[in-house]
Amino acid sequence: MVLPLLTRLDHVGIACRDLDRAVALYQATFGLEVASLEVNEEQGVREAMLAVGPAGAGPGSLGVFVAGVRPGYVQLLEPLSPDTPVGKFIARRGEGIHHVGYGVADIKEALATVAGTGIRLLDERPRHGSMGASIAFLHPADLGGVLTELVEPLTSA
Ligand code: CMX
Ligand code: CO
Repeated sequence: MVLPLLTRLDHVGIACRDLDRAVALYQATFGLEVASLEVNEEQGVREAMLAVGPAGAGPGSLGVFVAGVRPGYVQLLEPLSPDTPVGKFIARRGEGIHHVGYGVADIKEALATVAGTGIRLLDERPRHGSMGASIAFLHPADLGGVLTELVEPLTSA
């Protein structure tokens, strides 16, 4: 395993009650564009990924990879029901930053390495994430209160 394990900041996950309103706010305020809009039943969310440069910065860009560079993203998350991770989070804390996602080169290797440090894995095996990525979560209580997501993009950048 090559260290450091985390290769880049992939996205900031933000919990919101109304996805359409949150997307409109980020579009109106920052001019960001929606790169993908998906429902992930397994994660209990309807979500939008809004690309933030470098590759996503150009006018009209939808956040696709340019020259192998994956942009960073704002991930806006609306719970599918109150009894989901994001639904429970909003009930307890209100809207706001829910998690941070970091890129990894090989998610299975990364999970094995992190598990060896004693940090609890919320996912023993990678799951399906937005835009075809493989994702896995690490326990916030073991990482200073920050829910942390590892992301291996579909096309590794
Ligand atoms: N960040 C930090 N702490 C969190 C948290 C978060 N996002 N969500 C819950 N917690 C804390 C709570 O504040 C609470 O802490 P205290 O006991 O100190 O008060 C504790 O965790 C338990 O809270 P809970 O509401 O009972 O939540 P659960 O234990 O049922 O679940 C967690 C918490 C993190 C294990 C669960 O949310 C989880 O498995 N998350 C991973 C999956 C996920 O979040 N998917 C949505 C995003 C999908 C995507 O990015 O693609
Ligand atoms: Co995420």
